[in-house]
Amino acid sequence: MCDVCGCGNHEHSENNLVVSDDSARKNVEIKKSLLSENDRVAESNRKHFDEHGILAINLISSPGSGKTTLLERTIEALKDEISIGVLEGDIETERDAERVRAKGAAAVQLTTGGACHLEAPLVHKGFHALEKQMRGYPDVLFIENVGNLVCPSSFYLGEHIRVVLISVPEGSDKPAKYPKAFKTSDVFVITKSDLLPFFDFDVEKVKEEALSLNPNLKIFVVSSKTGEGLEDWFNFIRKEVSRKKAQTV
Ligand SMILES: Nc1nc2c(ncn2[C@@H]2O[C@H](COP(=O)(O)OP(=O)(O)OP(=O)(O)O)[C@@H](O)[C@H]2O)c(=O)[nH]1
Ligand SMILES: [Mg+2]
Repeated sequence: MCDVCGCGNHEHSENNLVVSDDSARKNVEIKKSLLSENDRVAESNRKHFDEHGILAINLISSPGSGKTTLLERTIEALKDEISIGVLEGDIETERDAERVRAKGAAAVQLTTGGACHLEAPLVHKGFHALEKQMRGYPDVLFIENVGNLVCPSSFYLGEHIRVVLISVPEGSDKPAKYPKAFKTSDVFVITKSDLLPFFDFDVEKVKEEALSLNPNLKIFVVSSKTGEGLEDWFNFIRKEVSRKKAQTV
């Protein structure tokens, strides 16, 4: 349970918001003020990224959906043409940062020490550490959020593109059950497509459900294991990085 966003409290549910006493009311007010402080810092992150022509991409998914593995493949494929920086969000350990560094990208691990999502001030701090490590700015900044399909969707970090991932073993009923992640994202990546023969996962149904929540979603179906669909994903990153550069010049 996260002791920052208060997701352990029953008052957290937006549809069933119960403000029955003073302490509940205080909780709601603290949450609102946390969110507005987060948004203020996120806007300043965004300004900083824009000034330096950096495309920032926030990846959100449940634990183990394949975020780091997709980043590893992306770094392998694009590192010679695009400068890549990574902020790795986890509750504990340096493991994911070590994995992406081993593939040749600069990376800073952000450990939240308990919080189940990243917030803009930690991203701000982490990005300055990354700038130092890189002695400059990346073309693209990937921010891998803490594995969680709920709370990260409520915290804008200053990103230009938000990507939600669902892996085949998680099941195709997820968009409607976790709607905010889909409503606030720009891209939906279905991962581990190599496992489709072994799971009851209906790709067309999940696409349809996700698009009914957010018709603007761009959808990719990929396997980081076999490489299926990855070229489309890489081309998307190439195109968005070029677009960002063109806006900055
Ligand atoms: N079969 C298969 N396994 C995959 C694929 N992508 C990732 N995996 C495996 O899934 C497991 C979790 O992958 P990660 O990339 O660490 O997942 P993550 O989303 O970064 O996990 P957290 O950072 O803990 O939230 C690992 O054992 C990967 O090898 C894929 O495309 N196919
Ligand atoms: Mg990871």
